[in-house]
Amino acid sequence: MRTPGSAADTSAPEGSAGPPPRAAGTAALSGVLAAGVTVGVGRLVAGLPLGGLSPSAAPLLVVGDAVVDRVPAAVKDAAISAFGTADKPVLLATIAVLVTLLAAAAGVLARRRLALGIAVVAVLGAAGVLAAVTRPDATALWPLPSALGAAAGAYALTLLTRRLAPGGRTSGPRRRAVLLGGVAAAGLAAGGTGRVLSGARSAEESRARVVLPVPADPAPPVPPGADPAQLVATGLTPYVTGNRDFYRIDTALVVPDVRAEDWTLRLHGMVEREITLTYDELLALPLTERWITLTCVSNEVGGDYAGNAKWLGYPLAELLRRAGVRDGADTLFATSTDGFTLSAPLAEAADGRDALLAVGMNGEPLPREHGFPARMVISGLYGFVSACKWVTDIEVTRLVDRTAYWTERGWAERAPIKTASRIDVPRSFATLRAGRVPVAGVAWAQDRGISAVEVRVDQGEWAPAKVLPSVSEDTWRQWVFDWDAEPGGHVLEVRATDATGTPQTAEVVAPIPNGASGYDSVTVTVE
Ligand SMILES: Nc1nc2c(c(=O)[nH]1)N[C@H]1C(S)=C(S)[C@@H](COP(=O)(O)O)O[C@H]1N2
Ligand SMILES: [Mo]
Repeated sequence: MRTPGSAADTSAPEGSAGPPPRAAGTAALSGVLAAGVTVGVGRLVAGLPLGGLSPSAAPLLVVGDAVVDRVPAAVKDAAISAFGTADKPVLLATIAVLVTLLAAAAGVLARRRLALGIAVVAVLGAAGVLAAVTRPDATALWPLPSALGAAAGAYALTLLTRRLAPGGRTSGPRRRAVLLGGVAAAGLAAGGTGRVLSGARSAEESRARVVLPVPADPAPPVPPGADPAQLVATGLTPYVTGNRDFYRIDTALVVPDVRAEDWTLRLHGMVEREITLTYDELLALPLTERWITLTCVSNEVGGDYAGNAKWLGYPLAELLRRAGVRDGADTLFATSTDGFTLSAPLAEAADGRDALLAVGMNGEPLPREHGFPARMVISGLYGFVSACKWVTDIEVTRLVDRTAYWTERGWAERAPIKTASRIDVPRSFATLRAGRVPVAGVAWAQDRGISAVEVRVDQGEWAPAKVLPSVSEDTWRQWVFDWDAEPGGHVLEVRATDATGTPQTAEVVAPIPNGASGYDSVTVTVE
């Protein structure tokens, strides 16, 4: 392909005595506006209703996604611990700032020698093209938004540099402002149109049309006795996590845009009969509804990367039975539309525990952020080895034959959820009045179940808390402890025991490679 810079190389104005220094600001602005045109036109092209294009192919996003997949695991872990779930906006903002700086430099360079400025724009475009061809979900058209965007940006830079040069056609502050404003408006209009076009095809529209079937095997209602109103009002985690409040963890910079009508799942590999399912075929199967608490392996002790929802889906065990698993297989290697992969242990997926190919969450089609049209959910396993969102491919295989996304980055191959408990109220560093103080929180040991929760004050004796009801061993349980608080500073700690009788370990370990452990604690002052 012709590089966007080649057309203009021959016509670069050679700097003579050099323009006055005050023009540097205008030159930098020209570069930034040209970058705006690049990004805007890129977005417009990415949004065109052509089969092989996708909003994710827009230049900034495609570069961002490529960066996410390439940064060393240590940097990634540091970013997640520094920014938590805001790591994505932070990354996109960082890229935007870098591009702006480079673009300003391109503008200044172009004033000296146009070809140099164009070269910078071309390098930016090339970064987009390169990122696009290496994306796992890319089609042959994906380089187009970055290439055409960069060509438009190079054109804008040429126009601005020539016209604004001393002796150029556009002189006088007013006419300059009109020209700069016009280019800015063109970039914005292109980007805005791209945005509208992208939105019109979005999965959101497809999701709005979905009517979920009545479950063949419904979940029980939330048990009476859960969710003590007064405590929930003061900060105890509710038994059910609303879809909007549910934590989101994934590697996707932009939520994959998958329409139900375009989705299929292929189950293949070490099976007697390969299965391909469309969304409608999946909804037509007898679906099961289950409460399952999902937990992220990155959750620190006391952290909130856990949520409890009512999932609707088809049992993975049934699907596997229909496919007929061959001897020797031990792994479900799941792939998402955005190229993310995970290895879920076949034994757990098929041992009769609640393990679903899910389409519904709390009575709604899966929200896009949580995997629309379909995802996996397996009780008792951390999300990164069980809960593939936007899943379109499940290969029945052997663990030794395939390496999944996080395993390549140092996380465990197998990761059952560790028994954990958390104090929600009182908050750490709270000042309380002496007397009866309710201490409350949640505890989880999915698939095994929680049998007891204990609290201790200032390293004293462990005392039993009251554990509230839950629907099954697949969800967390709320707990309450009535504390007779005496004046002074105090440290409260909690530990849970799972239904096999094993208490939570006191050993303090970090999340990597297979989940954090240690006791959650809060420090309070009683007056
Ligand atoms: N496609 C895809 N699925 C994924 C992930 C991902 O990055 N991409 N992250 C996993 C991890 S680490 C967790 S903890 C859960 C989180 O699911 P949630 O965002 O719905 O809470 O999704 C899992 N499924
Ligand atoms: Mo996770």
